[in-house]
Amino acid sequence: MKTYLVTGGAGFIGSNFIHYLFEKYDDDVCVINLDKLTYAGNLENLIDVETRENYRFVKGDICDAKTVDPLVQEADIVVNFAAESHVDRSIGAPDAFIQTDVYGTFILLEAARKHGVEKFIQISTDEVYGSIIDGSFKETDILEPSSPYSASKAGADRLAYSYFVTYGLAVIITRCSNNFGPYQYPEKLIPLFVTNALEDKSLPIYGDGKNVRDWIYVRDHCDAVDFLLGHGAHGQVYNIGGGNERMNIQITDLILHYLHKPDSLKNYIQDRLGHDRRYSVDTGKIAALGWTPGHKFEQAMHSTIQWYVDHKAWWGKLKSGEYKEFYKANYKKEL
Ligand code: NAD
Ligand code: TDX
Repeated sequence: MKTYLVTGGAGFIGSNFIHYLFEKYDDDVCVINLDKLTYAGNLENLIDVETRENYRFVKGDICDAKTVDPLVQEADIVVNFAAESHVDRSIGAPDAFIQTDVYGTFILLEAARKHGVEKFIQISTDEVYGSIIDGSFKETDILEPSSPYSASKAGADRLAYSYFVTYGLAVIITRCSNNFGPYQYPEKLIPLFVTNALEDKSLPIYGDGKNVRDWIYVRDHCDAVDFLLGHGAHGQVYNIGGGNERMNIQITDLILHYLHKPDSLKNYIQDRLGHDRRYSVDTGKIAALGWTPGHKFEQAMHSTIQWYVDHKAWWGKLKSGEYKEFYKANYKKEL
């Protein structure tokens, strides 16, 4: 039985990954979830697994070596999801991004070097490549990150690689495109627009709404990470994508249409600073190993939108109080 140290496991993708592991391996896996519980960490995401004997939650910071060290020592596999993850926040206040995304990754890598682990998965992002107008980025392309978020992720990505080259640590780096699904904090495009529409509030579209993202259902991302644990080569980078490139305005239309809400909710606002026009990754490398996403975009989007319709109690709390104040002050957006 393998012990996984999942960092950032109370966040969106981390909590989906923990659910994925228990659904797939049940009692044949042990999971330690190390999470600082920032605004984005939410233990409600894990209520249904919290009483399992093979699950343990540790509240702590990946930047704190004293906390990290014994947990890494216990683990066979480290999957590092912990990060500050929202581009808009990185524009307003980059400090925490450099601290967690770069320094925190360093602390985890150091502990892994000291104790040795079977695998260290660094969850990077397609944003490290920067924007591309035509074609798609391959893993060997240069990195030109353009926000403090993506630059900090690029730093962690290359730092993880350096631990493979220098110390022979069993590192695998993944660069996934935009995820969607349940438990995503309602500051990101899809949950923000769905929940605003449900409340008949306007949908703040940056610029002309024609920026393109490739969307992947979060379960497929989890499945790809699990696949790479078995089939990925150490020291390698793997792009992961859904093959669903859409303009933001197309996502907006899909949401409004599904919820039977009017076009008048669309509100074009000032563009994000340094807003990347298009992300696109070439997924040939992981496909050649035998992995492709299993979910169809429209179906997965419908079930995701429906999940937010059915879980108002989950997101309602997050969209009140502190969150509301933060958004008003920083983005001057209606929530
Ligand atoms: P999220 O913001 O929902 O969750 C991040 C989690 O990390 C939270 O639970 C938070 O409490 C925790 N955390 C933050 N700082 C920490 C610290 N110092 N120590 C311990 N825990 C800390 O993010 P997400 O969308 O689930 O993204 C998870 C990872 O996947 C990130 O590394 C992100 O860069 C990467 N990624 C995300 C996407 C996407 O579309 N969301 C796409 C590609 C890659
Ligand atoms: O209010 C909004 N209005 C809007 O037009 C928000 C929040 C977003 N947008 C646009 C900006 C982007 O073009 O929608 C697109 C998606 O925005 P986000 O949901 O903020 O995601 P993005 O900036 O693409 O980054 C996401 O994907 C890659 C994640 O947040 C990152 O963690 C991941 O690495």
